Amino acid sequence: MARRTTFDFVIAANRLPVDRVVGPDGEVEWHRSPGGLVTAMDSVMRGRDGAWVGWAGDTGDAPEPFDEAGMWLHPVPVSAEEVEQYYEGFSNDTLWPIYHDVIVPARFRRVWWQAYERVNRRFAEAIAEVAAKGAVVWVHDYQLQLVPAMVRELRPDVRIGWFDHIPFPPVELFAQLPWRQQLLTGLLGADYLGFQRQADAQNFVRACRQHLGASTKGETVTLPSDEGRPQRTVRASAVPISVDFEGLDALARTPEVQERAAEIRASLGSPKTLLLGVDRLDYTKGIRHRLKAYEELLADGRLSTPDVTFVQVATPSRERVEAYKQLRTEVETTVGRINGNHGAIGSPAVHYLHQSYPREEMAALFLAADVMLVTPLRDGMNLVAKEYVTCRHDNGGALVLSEFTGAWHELHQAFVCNPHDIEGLKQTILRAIGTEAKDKERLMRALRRRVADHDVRVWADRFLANLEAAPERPERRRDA
Ligand code: GDG
Repeated sequence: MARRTTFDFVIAANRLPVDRVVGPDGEVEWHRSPGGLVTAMDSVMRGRDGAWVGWAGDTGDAPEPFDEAGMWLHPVPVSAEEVEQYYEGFSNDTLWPIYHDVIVPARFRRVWWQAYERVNRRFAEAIAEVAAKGAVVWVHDYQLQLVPAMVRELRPDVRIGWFDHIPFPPVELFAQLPWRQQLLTGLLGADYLGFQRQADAQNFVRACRQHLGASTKGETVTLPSDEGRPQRTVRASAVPISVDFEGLDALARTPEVQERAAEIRASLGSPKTLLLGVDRLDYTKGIRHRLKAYEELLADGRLSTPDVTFVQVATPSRERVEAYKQLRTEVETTVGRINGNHGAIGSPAVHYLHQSYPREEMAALFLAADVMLVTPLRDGMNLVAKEYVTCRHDNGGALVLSEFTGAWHELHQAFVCNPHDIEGLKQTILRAIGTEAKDKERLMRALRRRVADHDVRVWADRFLANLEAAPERPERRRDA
């Protein structure tokens, strides 16, 4: 099938929205990945002439571009060494810790930076190849911060937006990065930059003032004219991401999910209180703090099995990065100790699941849990908190939410906690368990209203409207 080779709307993210699956007879199939970004982009892509540029997940040569689910997918090749250096190294062992309050120390390696630059350039070249004249280009996340300026260099005619899924660090932490100026200059190639919270956008603007000497006013950064290029103004503001409320709410209402939720409770011995945690196994998520609080509540006798049980789903993540290996060992040692001291035959105190599950199972778990524990030390947004609320069409359950998540800035009816304050966290968990059902219902109703009114479509529409309304670029004016 002949296909147009350029597109009016181009998305770029580290990963393509599909996973390669090899069937029983060796045939290759592409399955949509379950992530929130994919669902979000579905509604944006619908009715548009769209392409998605990203890594297909295997190292070495990339497959030829192909059509999948109404989208043109353009794979970018990444070698095994680049996975180590650009992805595991610079993205996840340098940027991720710096952007999450240095919960673990960041590691700086010059070869990682070089690979990051090289892979970002490859992404920019692929975007320049598929973008039609005047196209809208939406770049995602911290792995691709150099892409906006690289695309602008190659294609001054396109409109470029970038969205930061993770926090943007305070200027004192950002300052540690040996490549801070290059990163800021890379981002400033965009016309519009979207962040999860206002504080993230402000951190970015402040970093531009301090490290580039740029002039800033409110949400804008103005770059002086340079080498014949006219002055440009870039806007940075908050557009908090959300979930597909309608789709997930409908899933949680299906008889299959409701029956499965009841089955989960029964198979756990029908506890009076089921506590739940669902996270990628990441040190930012506060899993250790949560376990410590729970262990102390059991030791103090303020909670006891089998009345209470705790299910922790810890989805495998970044398993080759040292800090993640260490975290896994610590979490598994702690879970073993808690179960050794407080479990009984047939009723462990913690059900720890280092696995990933289908969407239906996640919805059933959310529906089954009395208290959802979302206790990150730092998190851009945290979609799990919004997903939990979305699944509770019965207005049941209670959400314990860390003040260090983006979600807290919207979900004010949650039981707020500071996960560093173990005593406070224990009190909050007890309060979430002990609050009267009718009061919890009132809180849950308000939380659901907030997420329903600010779903993922609202997020995408707001981002694109801001990109459209971004300060007009002089290049465009000259062309017109
Ligand atoms: C980054 C930012 C920001 C998890 N385990 C399974 C599974 N999940 C799904 C959850 C949720 C998603 O993965 C995780 O999203 P979070 O927002 O909680 O966290 P990050 O992965 O760190 O995401 C974050 C987000 O980007 C979006 O901008 O909110 O702050 O760090 O959707 O449900 N899904 C399935 N099985 C699992 O086992 N199906």
